[in-house]
Amino acid sequence: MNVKSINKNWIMYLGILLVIILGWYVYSSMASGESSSNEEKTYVINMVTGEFKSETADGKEIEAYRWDPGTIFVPEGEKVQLRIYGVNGEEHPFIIEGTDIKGTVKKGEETVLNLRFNEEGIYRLICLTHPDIKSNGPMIAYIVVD
Ligand SMILES: [Cu+2]
Repeated sequence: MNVKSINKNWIMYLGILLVIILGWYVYSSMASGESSSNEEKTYVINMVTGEFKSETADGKEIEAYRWDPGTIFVPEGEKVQLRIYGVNGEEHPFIIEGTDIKGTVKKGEETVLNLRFNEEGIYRLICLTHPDIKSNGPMIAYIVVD
């Protein structure tokens, strides 16, 4: 073995060592990614209260309070956090039909609901103050669980 071939071997060993270190690094970062996905993921959905206002031809003012967005999609059986910020309207007491979930959204405040729907279907988020046209609604949002 001359000096040149020793140098070549040395570079080859260094290359192999580098590949092993890189491989270990990639593997360990993948493994830690796996362990963090074992922690249950929470889906955060943001909503606000809004208001539509208009005037009819005969000068009558009409308005409707709304949840915005009016339709949300929620994965069945997963942890979901619904955060509703009150923008328009002083107060919106609400229920989610078919559940025992209820609360109130107040102007300038964020109402945070931690939810989990174990049965698919369409659930209605209904404001009890504005449930229909007569009461300046319908303030109803549709939670689609699938
Ligand atoms: Cu309302």
